[in-house]
Amino acid sequence: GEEAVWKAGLRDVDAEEKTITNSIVNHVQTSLARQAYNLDNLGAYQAVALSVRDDLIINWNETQLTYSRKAPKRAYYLSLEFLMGRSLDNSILNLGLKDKYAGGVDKLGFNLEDLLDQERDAALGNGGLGRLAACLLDSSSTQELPVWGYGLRYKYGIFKQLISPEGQQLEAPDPWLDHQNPWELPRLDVIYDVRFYGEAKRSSDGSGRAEWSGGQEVVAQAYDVPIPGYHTKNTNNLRLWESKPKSGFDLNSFNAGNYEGAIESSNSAAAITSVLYPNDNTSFGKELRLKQQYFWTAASLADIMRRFKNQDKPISAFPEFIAVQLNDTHPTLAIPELMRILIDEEDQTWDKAWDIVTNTFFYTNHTVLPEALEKWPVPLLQHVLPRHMQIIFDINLFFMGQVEKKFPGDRERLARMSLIEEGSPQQVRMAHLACIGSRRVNGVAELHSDLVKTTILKDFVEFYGISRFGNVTNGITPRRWLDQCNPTLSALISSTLKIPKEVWLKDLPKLEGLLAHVDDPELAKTWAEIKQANKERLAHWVQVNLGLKINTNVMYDIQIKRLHEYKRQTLNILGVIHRYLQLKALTPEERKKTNRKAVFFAGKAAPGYYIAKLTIRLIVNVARIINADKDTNEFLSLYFLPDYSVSLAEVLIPSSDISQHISTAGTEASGTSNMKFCLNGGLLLGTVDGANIEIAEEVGESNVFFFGHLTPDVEDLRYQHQYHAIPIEEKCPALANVLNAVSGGLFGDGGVYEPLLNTIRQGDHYLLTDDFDSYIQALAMVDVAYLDQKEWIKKSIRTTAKMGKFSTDRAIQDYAQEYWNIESAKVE
Ligand code: 26Q
Repeated sequence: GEEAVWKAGLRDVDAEEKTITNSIVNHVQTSLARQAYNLDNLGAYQAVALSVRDDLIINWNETQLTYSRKAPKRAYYLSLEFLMGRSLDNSILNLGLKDKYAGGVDKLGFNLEDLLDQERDAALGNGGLGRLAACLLDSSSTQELPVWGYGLRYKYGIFKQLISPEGQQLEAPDPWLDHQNPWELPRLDVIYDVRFYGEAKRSSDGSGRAEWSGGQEVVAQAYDVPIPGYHTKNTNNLRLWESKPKSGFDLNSFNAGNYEGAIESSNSAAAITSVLYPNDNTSFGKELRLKQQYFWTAASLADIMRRFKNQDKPISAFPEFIAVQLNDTHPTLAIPELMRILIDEEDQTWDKAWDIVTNTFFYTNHTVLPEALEKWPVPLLQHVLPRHMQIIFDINLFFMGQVEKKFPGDRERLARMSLIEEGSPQQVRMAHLACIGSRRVNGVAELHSDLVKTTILKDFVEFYGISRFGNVTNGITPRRWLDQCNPTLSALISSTLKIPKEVWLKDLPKLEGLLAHVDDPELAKTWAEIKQANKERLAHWVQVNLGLKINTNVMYDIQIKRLHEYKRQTLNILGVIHRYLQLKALTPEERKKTNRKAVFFAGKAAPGYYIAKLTIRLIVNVARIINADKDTNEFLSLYFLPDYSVSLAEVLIPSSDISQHISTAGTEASGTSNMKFCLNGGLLLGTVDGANIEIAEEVGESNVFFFGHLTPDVEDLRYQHQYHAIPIEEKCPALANVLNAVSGGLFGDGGVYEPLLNTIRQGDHYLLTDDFDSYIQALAMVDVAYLDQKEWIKKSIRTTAKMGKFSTDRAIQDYAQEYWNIESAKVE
């Protein structure tokens, strides 16, 4: 590694830069059919992107050739979400060409950073689950593992968030493909038919086969997105499916004079991949969502099967060459779909087919929240996918027989474990189907994996034994989340460690070498200067995009994530109000002794999530009052930054002094932004939940700020709220005081917020009344700690130093070794 890096420095830099400028100019004149002398930044960005794309395609081709020749076992990552963000900066960094492109672009009279800013985010995901998929792909290429992603090519990604003057969230569409997308390669020849509805007739020959016919047929067409690894030729593939009508449109209707009907059926085909569902951690039974799930799993499995068959191996060898990872339960229909293919099309017996299936699939669970567990009504499944419903009933029949054999007469256990939840209508429990149809099951952080085993899948642990259940703690790619978003810190780390970044970015535990320099005053000084510069970069962004002026000489306190009751943004805003009321009560002299800070929020609420939207409204209106209050605004300011995205996160995260990850204990499966902040030297304020726990284990409890009740307390506390409720004035006077300020209209019409405040006054499912006092105490500890800047910087350096575990390079290797049994296949 290190030697290769030094050798790379000896290349003929000027010649390479010349090649790059030639390629850019060539794309301006040919691909874009424009003149180089009156080109705007958007045109220049497109030409640069096309030039980079040429390099990616060459590497992509060599990678696919290598994988075909070596024919290693491959893994496929099925995810309905890939939250990729921008690609240009990431691509030139991974290719090791950033300096050359910067130089080449400069010679052409442009500024590279301005061009990077022209790119739209590919926002084909909601939050953590989709961004995890993107980080894992980056690491799969970097680790030279033969992994492909499969997803949907939504025409509209996650909605654009607007905030009205009253503080209401408004949603606008995200037509991200309007400026053509240079990062995808349409594959007009990679197409499959996918059927919906119709009839399934079981054959009478006793073979167990069935014939599924009629209904609607839709075409799936592939688009390939190259995924470059970091300083390797390996460039994996993300294959996204687009739905199209089967033959332009329905010619029969057309000829019969039913023009509108013909267009409508062609619209209904295109509708399948038109929009990403904007729900995160909630499930609901919409037919179009079910069609998305089947369309995508059917096309992906057909593609996987075609590639496998090209190898002329017996079908029984399928699991020796293929592993399929299910990203949550969204692709669970792949299980009955592979059964259908094997039985109805490949002539396999039920037992052989089930053996293949259960050695092929792996299931990752991302939540234990009951409202997020997917269930599909039996009548809906029967209507849309009649053959799959038959297969699911058959799987259940066999499974129930096995359970009955192991636990004779335990009818309650049978009811709990059944794939079918009784009720009207009956519902299919997708997590149960994913569990019994997979080789192994994992959660995404230690605590979460334990909760999976002791709560939602407890009976399945008793049935199968513990070895089927594991943990793969999430990670993040340090290329995007340190080198790309915080290049000055990355450079400081390299010079401090005396290790080139090309080495430690692929071997993140090397960061631990920073510990030897924690007491170096020179390092501390530069470390602090970089944090300061990153605050100024954020302030500049806010000035340009929102027209607000932000003080950069204060502590930056950030909470950015999807709005959700369990994530408790409400706790944070009520804490801000508490601080404001306290500041107001101080004399000007006393105020001057307090810690000054700016609090930032960003995040989207699902469009139908009323309480989450009300929380945004409260934040915006509190900000309006606090920021205008001349008594206090020097000491406390508050910002809600609209339209949170991957590229906004890249500006926010490097600027934080402290970030908040304050979910009710036991509710946040992992969290991944906690890792991003800490990697960038931001300290963590959080509950004992998800990956916060493992972060604290690594950096040491003295370097994090923990508060709140623990997971084992939660059940009892909820019970107390139900049956022994204590009036809030008695239980938590500080919180009662804050709620009264809101109700009383301090931030505009108090009545508006009653439904939000009532979730706390009545039931308080997320335990704000239990955790508020300890939260306020923790915030006070943060203030005290921050006043000692010298010690704070040391904590910051120690935090970065101990983040080695949280690279997706480690996570993808865990999957490769403990789950998929695949090995790397380097492209020479
Ligand atoms: C399901 C059915 C119908 C419509 C939508 C959905 C749906 C969509 C998205 C359900 C859940 C999601 C997203 C879940 C998610 O992002 N979970 C997060 O996953 C991260 C990666 O593992 C964890 O770090 C977070 O803790 C977890 O909340």
